Amino acid sequence: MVDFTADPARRGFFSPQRHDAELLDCEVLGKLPPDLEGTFVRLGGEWYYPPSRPDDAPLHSDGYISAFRFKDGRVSFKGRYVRTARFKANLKAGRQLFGYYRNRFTDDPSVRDLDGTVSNTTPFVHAGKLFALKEDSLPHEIDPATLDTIGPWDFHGKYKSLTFSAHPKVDPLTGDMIAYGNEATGPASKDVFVYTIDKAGHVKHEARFEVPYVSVMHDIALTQKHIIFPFAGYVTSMERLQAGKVHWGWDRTKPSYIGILPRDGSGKEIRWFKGPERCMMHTFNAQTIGSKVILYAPFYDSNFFPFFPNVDGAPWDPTKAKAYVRRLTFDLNSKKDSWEEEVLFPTQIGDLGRIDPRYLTQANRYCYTGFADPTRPFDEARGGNLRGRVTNSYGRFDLTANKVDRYFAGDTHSLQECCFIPRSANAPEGDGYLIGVASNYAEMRSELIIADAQRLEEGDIARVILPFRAGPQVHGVWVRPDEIPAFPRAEGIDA
Ligand code: V55
Ligand code: FE
Repeated sequence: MVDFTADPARRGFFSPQRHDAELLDCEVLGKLPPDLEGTFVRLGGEWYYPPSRPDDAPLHSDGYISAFRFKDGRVSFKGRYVRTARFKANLKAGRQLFGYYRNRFTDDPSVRDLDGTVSNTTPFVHAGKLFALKEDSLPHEIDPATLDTIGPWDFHGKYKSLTFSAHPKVDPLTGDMIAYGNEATGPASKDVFVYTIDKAGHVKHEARFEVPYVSVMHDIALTQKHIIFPFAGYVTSMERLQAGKVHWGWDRTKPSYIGILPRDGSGKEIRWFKGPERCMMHTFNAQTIGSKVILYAPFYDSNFFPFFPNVDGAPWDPTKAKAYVRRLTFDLNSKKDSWEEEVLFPTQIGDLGRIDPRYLTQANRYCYTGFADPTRPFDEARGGNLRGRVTNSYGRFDLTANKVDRYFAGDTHSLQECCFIPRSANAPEGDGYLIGVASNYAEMRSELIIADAQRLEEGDIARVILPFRAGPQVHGVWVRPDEIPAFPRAEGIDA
C-alpha cells in the first residue's frame, strides 16, 4: 500500500482537505477598513485523489478557487474545486486516472481524449468574466456568484491557440488584454500565438512566432509599445514525453532568451536577446523609453522547481535557486543580442511579485513580494520543523529610494502571494492595502492579513481567521465591485 502522507509535502498542514467550503461571516481580529469593498479571489491546487506517480509535480494538483468577499467591514469566504473535465472523470471513477504533469502518454487510456488541465494557477478577470487559468489549456470560466465552473472559453472561436497562459496582461490605459499560448499547437510544439483582446472580450489582433527552443514561457511583461517574452532552461520534446517523463526537465547548458515584439506587430518582428543560465518565471513590470526596453523581474539564478529534474542527472541545487529584484535593459538601437542586468537589492526574494496594477506598462515606484527574512524568529516547538519553507515577510521594494519596508507575519506563519489594493481609483501609487493569506502552522489554520501598504513595519491592521487551512495558493487577484458585481452573496452580510 502506498502511504500518500509519507511525503512531507502532503502531510500535516499540507494534507489535502477534499472539501468545498463556505463561511457566511468570518471571525476578524482587529478592524477591517470600512472602505474596503470587493473580493480577493485565490487559485491554487490540492490533490483530490493522490497523484498516480508519487514524485509527480505539485503543479499538477486539482485547481481550487476561493473568494474572500469584503462588504461593510465584514467578510465571507467560499472555496470550490474547479470542475475540470479531469476532476469530473476522476470523481466518476473514484480514483486518479491521470499520470505525470502534462504528459498525456502516462494517463489512463480512458481519459486521453479529455482536456487534462487542472486549472490551478491564476484567477483572472476580463470583460466582466472570471476565469481560472492554467498554461496547458484554455481559460475556464467560473460563475462568480457560486464559484461553479462554467467551462472552457475560446473568445467566440477567435482564440486559436490550444493553450492560454496563466499570465495575460491588461493594459490599464485601454482595458486591452494581451494573452498568449505557449506550445500553441500541441505539447512540445514551438508555436506561440499572441492575442490582443479588447475590453469587451473580442479578439482584435493575432501574431504567431516560433521559439528558439520549447520551454516554460510562464509570464510576459507589457509596455505601451512592446510585449516581452522571457524563457529559459526548461526543456521538453515528444521523445521525452513518449519516454513517460514529467513534462519539463532542466538543461543548464541552455541560454536564457527574451523575445521583444511590437504590440501591433506580426510574429516576424520578434527580436530575440540571449543571456546566461537563469530561471525566468514571473515579472514585475516593464517600460519602453525611447529605444530602450526596461524590464523589472524577480528571476532566479537557476532551476527553482526540484520536481523538474536536471536532464544531466545532477541533483537539484537549492543554493542556485535564488531570486532577486533585477532590472534588465535592452537597447533596440544596438545590434547586440544581449541585455544589461542589475541586481537592485541584496535581499533574496520569492518570485511571486506584485505591483499596483494601475501602473502596468508605466513607470512604477514600488514592487511587492514575499521573502524569508532570516533575522526573524520561527517557533519550531509550535510551528514544526519547517524553517526552510517559511516565507515570513512581505517586502515593499522602493525603486526610487532604494529602500525595503518589511511586514512580518508571525513566528509560526508562512505567507502566500501578496496583492496590492489601491485605496481608491485615484489614490497615488502605494496608497492602499497589502493583503495575503498566511498559513499559521501552530494553529493549523489560515489567516488573511490586511496591512496598510505604507506602514508595513507596523504590522497588520486586521486578520480574517479561517478555522481551517485555506490550502495552497498560486496566484490571487483583487476584484472591484464594478469589475464583477455578482460575487457570492452571503446569507447575513447581504440580507
Ligand atoms: C508555474 C506554475 C504552474 C505551472 C507552470 O509558477 C509554471 C510557475 C501552478 O502551475 O503549471
Ligand atoms: Fe505564475
